[in-house]
Amino acid sequence: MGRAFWVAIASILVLAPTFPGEVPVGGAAGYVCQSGGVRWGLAAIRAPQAWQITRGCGEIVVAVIDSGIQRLPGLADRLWRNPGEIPANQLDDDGNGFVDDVHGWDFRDCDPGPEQGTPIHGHGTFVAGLVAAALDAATGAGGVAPEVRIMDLRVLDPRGYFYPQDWWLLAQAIDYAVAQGARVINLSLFTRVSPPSCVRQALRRAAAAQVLVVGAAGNCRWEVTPLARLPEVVAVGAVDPHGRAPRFSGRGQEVMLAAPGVEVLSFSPDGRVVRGCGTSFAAPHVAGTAALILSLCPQLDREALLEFLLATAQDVAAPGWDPATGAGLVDASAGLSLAASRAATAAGPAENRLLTP
Ligand SMILES: [Ca+2]
Ligand SMILES: [Ca+2]
Ligand SMILES: [Ca+2]
Repeated sequence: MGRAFWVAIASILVLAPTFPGEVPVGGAAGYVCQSGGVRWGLAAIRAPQAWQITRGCGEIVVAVIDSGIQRLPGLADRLWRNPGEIPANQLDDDGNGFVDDVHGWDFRDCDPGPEQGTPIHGHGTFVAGLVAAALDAATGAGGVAPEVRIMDLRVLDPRGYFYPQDWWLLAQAIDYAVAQGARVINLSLFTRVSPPSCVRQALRRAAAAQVLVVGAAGNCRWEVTPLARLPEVVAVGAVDPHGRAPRFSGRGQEVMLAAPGVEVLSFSPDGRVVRGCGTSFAAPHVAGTAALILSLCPQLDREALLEFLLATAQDVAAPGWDPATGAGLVDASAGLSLAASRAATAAGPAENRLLTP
């Protein structure tokens, strides 16, 4: 069966160098940053306004199940640290079955990370940068939730693919993320076929554990990729700087939200700021926004978190729900504001609490 049956990543990563003069500024919200502007995607989802409430909390962990994450400055210190694991002592100190898994696990190589084994593809670094990288003042590139933590779980090979015999690696990575306390899982992957029961069961366990799984809708414009059609996965389509769905973005009744996925800026493994296109890069905008909301309201369950994301999305493309953008463009500022007001309502007015005997 071989290559004809492969499954692969959902991106078109454009590795063209980017110069400050080429960086789109502004966007839907028209935000201009004094340091020279943030990239259009952060502005469009109103991340800078959200950061006035929170830039994230280090207790909230987003698992990036992808091609591995390069330890770049501005990204390495955003990585989750396994509190029970002593690095590089060749011992499984916390007894979880993984030796020296300090920042996650490389399921592809069966080793702790990119320092050993096969070279990593750039896709995972790019995706992780969109979730939580420190803001690069020169280009405006940076993550949606720069103070949360990223768990590095690698399943893709050096070319960015995975194969039928690798499904169980994906299932294991999902289980690892849940067991180690991730609140959000980002799956910027596409699949040619419907995932087998080991993956579906792992996704059900994640949902039962209140973990929000965010997935790329895929780049096949006629349909949503089979992985993101599963009910446990929040399928995210792409929009361009004008709020339009690009032709490639997967369409279907399963699409729940949209996010920037055209001319998106993030980091390549050599540390350069590069541009990317694909629903792979829309999903981490939603994962990062979910992590911001959880940073403010860590007690939220999966259903309430998803409700906040859907209720505060900006309607784009066709009026109302549509098969390209779902409820609309994710809005980090509105999502956080709604979460904050609900939390205040749940706590009740201060004067009532004072009057309670
Ligand atoms: Ca361990
Ligand atoms: Ca160890
Ligand atoms: Ca490795």
